[in-house]
Amino acid sequence: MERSFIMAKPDAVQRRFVAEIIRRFETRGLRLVGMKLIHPSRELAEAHYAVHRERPFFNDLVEFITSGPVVAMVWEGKDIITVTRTMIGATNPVNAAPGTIRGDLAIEMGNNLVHGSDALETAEKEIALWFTPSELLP
Ligand code: IDP
Ligand code: MG
Repeated sequence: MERSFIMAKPDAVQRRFVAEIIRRFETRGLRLVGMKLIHPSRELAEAHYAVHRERPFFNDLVEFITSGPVVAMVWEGKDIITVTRTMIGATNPVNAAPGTIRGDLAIEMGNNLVHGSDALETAEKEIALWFTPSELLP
């Protein structure tokens, strides 16, 4: 079964949307196989967003993601990447469809509430970065 790394970002924790985000994935029929509350270090945040290192918004992004605790999760299910990315919505919440997490709950690019892996290979790397194998259900 395919797995994805999903994170409730600091704005989601601060705005008390963690339960709402989990509820959406649970009611869709996905399986939660790992979860932890963690205040990410700069090193972890930079590694997680390494692909964006050269982008002008990289520093702001790392500052934001290290600004408070996040809820790091691994979810499992059929076509997990497509299903979770569709449920999360467009990167810029202004363009995110109603019914998506970002489209219902966010309006700013910098505060878009949730991260979801964009491919199975990315998911594998992100899961290994945030979790040890013993922290995940078999
Ligand atoms: P994604 O989160 O939808 O996968 P990515 O392109 O991987 O979007 O970008 C990672 C995060 O970086 C986004 O969620 C958003 O918070 C931030 N970001 C992306 N593009 C921009 C931008 O053009 N300006 C500011 N922040 C951005
Ligand atoms: Mg991305």
